[in-house]
Amino acid sequence: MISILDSTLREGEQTPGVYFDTHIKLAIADLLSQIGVDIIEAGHPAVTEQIRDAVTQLAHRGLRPRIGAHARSLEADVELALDCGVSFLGVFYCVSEQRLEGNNVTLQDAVQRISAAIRYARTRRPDLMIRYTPEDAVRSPFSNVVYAAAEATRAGADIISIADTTGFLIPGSSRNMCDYVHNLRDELARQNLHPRIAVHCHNDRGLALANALDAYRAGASIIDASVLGLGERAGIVDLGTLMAVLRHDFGEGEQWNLTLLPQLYELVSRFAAVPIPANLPVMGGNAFTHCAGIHTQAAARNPLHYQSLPPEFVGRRSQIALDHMSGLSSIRACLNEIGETADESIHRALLRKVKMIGQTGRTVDLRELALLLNSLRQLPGVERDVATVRDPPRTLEPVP
Ligand code: HCA
Ligand code: CU
Repeated sequence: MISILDSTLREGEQTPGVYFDTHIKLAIADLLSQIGVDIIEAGHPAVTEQIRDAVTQLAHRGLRPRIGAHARSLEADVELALDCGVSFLGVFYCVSEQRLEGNNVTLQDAVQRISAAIRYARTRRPDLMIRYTPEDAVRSPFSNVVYAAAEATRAGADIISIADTTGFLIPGSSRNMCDYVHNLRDELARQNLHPRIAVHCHNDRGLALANALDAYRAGASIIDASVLGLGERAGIVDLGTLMAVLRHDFGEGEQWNLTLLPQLYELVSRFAAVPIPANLPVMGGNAFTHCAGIHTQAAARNPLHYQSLPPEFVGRRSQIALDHMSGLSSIRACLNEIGETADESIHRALLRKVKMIGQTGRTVDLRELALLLNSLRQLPGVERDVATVRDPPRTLEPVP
């Protein structure tokens, strides 16, 4: 069974300009909890006092998911995090050659710091869930990662997270997440160490979700995601898409309530001031909208012709957009939707209007359709017909 770690409040707040006030963080966490994520990474308490307060409030809210704090591998950071009362701690430290050199530390020194921070946390809180992340793991020497992960596990880490910090991995290539998960797990098992494996996939190449699913295939047990994929640069895995695919296509998360996703996305989008892209999978405004006449005619008969995910399980509905691509079937379906019937000449006249408006670069929504219908009904039938004959709407629908 896969666990989902949501990092909207930690990684997501690293999106330039994004800040969630504490009351918004609480509302986001409440929805994440109801939706069914397992861990909420709530912030890095050493960054600001406000983050510290928010993490503390979240940790004491009695939510079902574990509330987690992020910390550098420093006792001072860990102390601040634990003082917030969290039940999950994520420490990180990069063991790439360049970083070690830049920090002027040897691998042994680095591993000692990581182990000391973890031991300190473990001693203070025996029941804490602890994760160690070798930042930029996938571009670091594998032997360094194995060494650091093994020592972190011995020091008390429950989870090792493979961070693809720069979205470097490519499924099916020689640098893929599936092999990485297998190789790391095997190397640690050889030392009789069996931490849970998490993955944190950035989206620099647009492959974050593909890499996360590659990790899932290899048996990773925790996947990080955020609402709208918010995070540094191109962000990380989009939570809604990940959960929808895992639920629908892999039978995970029977207990998840994905119908609350639209509410969560509206909330985060509004207070992050990041619009939901219209073509975002699953939560985008157009994700279940059919447009071209050929599509709407087939989809009106059976939506599955042009949909492989049912919108209802993520709290959405199929829709038809009216624009210059529309056909008569689009008009009929939309009139049906607003509970109106009209004769064929009105359908044609409406289609003509809709196509003209569509050519200005916008769609006609159901309210405007009602207004158009109203205006056309006032025209004498002859005028409607003349207008339509002069410029008959072209309507392209499937060949029978
Ligand atoms: C960061 C980098 C990080 C850490 C991930 C983790 C990454 O912003 O600190 O600690 O699990 O992508 O490597 O987000
Ligand atoms: Cu990250």
